[in-house]
Amino acid sequence: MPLQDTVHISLKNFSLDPDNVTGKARTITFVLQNEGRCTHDLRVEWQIPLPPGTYRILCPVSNHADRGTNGALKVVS
Ligand SMILES: [Cu+2]
Repeated sequence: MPLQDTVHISLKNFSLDPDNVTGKARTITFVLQNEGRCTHDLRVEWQIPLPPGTYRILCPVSNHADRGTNGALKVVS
C-alpha cells in the first residue's frame, strides 16, 4: 500500500473501508466519509506526532468498534 499523507476512510455499519492504512511518520490528514445508517466517528489511539508503529483505529461511538468498525494504521519511518 502506498505511503499516504491524506487517508480517506469510509465509516460503515459496522466496518471501516479500508481498515488497514499506511502513512509516513509526519502529518497525516484523515478524510472521513460516513456511509453508515448511524452516527460514526474515528479515533486513533495515540497522541500525534506518531512514531513508526501500528495503531488501532476505531469508531468510538457506542459499541461500534466491538461490532467491527475498527482497523489499523501503520506508520513507517
Ligand atoms: Cu460507528
